[in-house]
Amino acid sequence: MKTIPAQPFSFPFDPQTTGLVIIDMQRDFVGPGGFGASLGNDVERLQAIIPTVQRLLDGFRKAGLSVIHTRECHKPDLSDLPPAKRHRGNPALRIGDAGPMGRILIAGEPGAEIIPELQPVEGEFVIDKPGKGAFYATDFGEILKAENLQHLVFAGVTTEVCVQTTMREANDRGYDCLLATDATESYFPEFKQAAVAMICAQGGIVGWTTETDRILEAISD
Ligand code: TIU
Repeated sequence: MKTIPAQPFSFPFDPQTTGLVIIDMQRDFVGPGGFGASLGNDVERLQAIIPTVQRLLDGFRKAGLSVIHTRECHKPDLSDLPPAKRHRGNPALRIGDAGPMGRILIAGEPGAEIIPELQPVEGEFVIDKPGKGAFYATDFGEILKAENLQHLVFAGVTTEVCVQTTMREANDRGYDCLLATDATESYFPEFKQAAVAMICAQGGIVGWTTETDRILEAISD
């Protein structure tokens, strides 16, 4: 076992069972005119982490480790979109409505695609998920088992919504979860700070947190 300096204490990991999970780095969350913007959010905050997520992804690729990308999106017929999710709040555009990047948060539309800087390559997994967590109504759990993964490094958006939800789901299923704090972002800085703090509080109640450089140093070693 190797270790990565982290909070609340060093993250022990075996490179052979370690994978990167990049959550929802889609145009709909990061770009103008997408789902995130339709909810009234400043998407530029999220754009700032793109180079860091790119460095993390490159490190995993160079080390030959598994990479899984997720996309939050729904079927074009909206059959996997609960009315409670579609009707929540008062957004400028609802999920399924036509926006500048195609229909909001719909699989196959330009807005649902992963941003060009982080495009998956052959051999990497892409999970389309209708919920905030990556396990619900997907084959994410089966892929983790098939890839023999035990240690999961998390990046992506947003920290307190889809990233934290998926980390909690993974933690409950027995995975060791490490969040790259500079490769994740929220539309609300105070929510990111709170999510990072609550993940590693109480002796790592949900998992560990650290910076991208610490992870890259450990996996390239
Ligand atoms: N991917 C993800 O976090 N979905 C969201 O809807 N996040 C918000 O912060 N709105």
